[in-house]
Amino acid sequence: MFKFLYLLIFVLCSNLAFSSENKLYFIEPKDGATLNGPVKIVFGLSGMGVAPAGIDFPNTGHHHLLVDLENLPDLSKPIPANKNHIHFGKGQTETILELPKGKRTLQLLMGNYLHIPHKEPVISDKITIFIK
Ligand SMILES: [Cu+2]
Repeated sequence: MFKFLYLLIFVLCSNLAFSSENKLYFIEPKDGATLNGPVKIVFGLSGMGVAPAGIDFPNTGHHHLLVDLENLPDLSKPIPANKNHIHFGKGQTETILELPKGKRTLQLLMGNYLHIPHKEPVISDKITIFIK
């Protein structure tokens, strides 16, 4: 009976994971915006939840901000941690960032509890901003 229950829960969860359309986007700043630093960046997410790094819970992850990256990192490996790949492992959904003057690109990427992108990677559009 318990086996059946586990199976049922598993099937329900995987259905939920597959049927929900996960969407990752910037609430702030707007694409093409010209801003004075420091810049407030607000992450938008629907279809899945945010959990701190290290917490293994279905259909959740934490935010990563990709700054001035031409190509996405290897999506099968943990996301690197450096000034171009910023982790929000406490489960933060916004940040204030000091960025160098000029044209910058920003992109969001969800990572799981091990900082690895999900099987169906959840990635935002890349936006371009200008720092005065
Ligand atoms: Cu991470």
